[in-house]
Amino acid sequence: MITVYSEAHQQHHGAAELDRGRLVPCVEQPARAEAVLQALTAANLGPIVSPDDVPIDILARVHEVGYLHFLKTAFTRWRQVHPDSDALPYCWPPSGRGHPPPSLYGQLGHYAYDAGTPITAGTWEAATAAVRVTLSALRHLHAGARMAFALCRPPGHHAGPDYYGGYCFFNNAAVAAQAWTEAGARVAILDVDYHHGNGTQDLFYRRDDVLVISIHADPAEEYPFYWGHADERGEGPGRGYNHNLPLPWGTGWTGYREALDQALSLVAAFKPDGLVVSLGLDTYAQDPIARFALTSDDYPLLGRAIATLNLPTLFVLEGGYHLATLGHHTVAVLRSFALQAATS
Ligand code: OKP
Ligand code: ZN
Repeated sequence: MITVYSEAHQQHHGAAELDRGRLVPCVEQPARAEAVLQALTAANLGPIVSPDDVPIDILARVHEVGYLHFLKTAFTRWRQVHPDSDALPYCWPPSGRGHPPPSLYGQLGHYAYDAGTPITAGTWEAATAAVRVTLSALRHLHAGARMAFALCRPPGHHAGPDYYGGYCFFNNAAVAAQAWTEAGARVAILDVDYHHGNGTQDLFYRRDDVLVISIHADPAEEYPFYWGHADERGEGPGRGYNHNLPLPWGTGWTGYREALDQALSLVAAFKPDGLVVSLGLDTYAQDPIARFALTSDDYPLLGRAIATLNLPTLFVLEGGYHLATLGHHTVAVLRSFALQAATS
């Protein structure tokens, strides 16, 4: 299996996020990707290569140009007034979003939906590198590989057409699905991160050409709260092409496996040419910000189950915050997928 990785991710390192009323150290840190890289190297899973110098003009067909321009310039504007801190919003529009106001603070609240996602000096560099990593990994699938892994951060599945949050700025998995679609493939996205992939849902909500399925903690009790309910099924031509499988806090493998089987049946019925997996490892029992109960033994089962779809598959790293096991669990999913794929 081929992995694409760029050390440019290190340039995104926020100091603090607002979490339930307190500023706490950022949970989404460079050490995460380093841990995955180390485990992959040690496991000898295959080559780990740098991204190609791929164009990222596709970003403008996934995200709105005003949003892209804001992200590109926000930190420079922020630094002129706040030389010693990252950019965080503190004020939001109460009744719909309207047009972004001229004030930087107003724009931060307009484009960010939470205060847990700081923009830092290197955020643009790191986030665009994550897109290049993802598109480069996709190229290996175009070249006939059965699987590839985009080892990227910041993650992407919470980023929508014109908003960021949940540690995400560009929706890497959605960019891959869009690029694959433009290359003529019928694509499904399976999101197994603990949190609902609200950005991915919104990006494809009115489309029938990309199937989006997410298994996640019930938004009735868990972030991102405002999306991810079972009755969100898509709109207009997209009706029936979005599926949410919310599960309660404390869900272990037995409950998870049932939802996964449903998700896999839905993917198979869609008859896609390719699969993008938003691979979050924060379903682990010890994850510091999540409340499912998967164990280390479950991740090989997850990889093997996904492989039974028998589809060219792009894995894109999303969440997972238990640093001591994150690399091990990522390897477990990818290795068991590769082994199963080799026999089918
Ligand atoms: C991103 B991904 C924790 C509070 C929750 C938002 C969680 C974003 C998760 N300090 N903050 O889906 O893993
Ligand atoms: Zn997550």
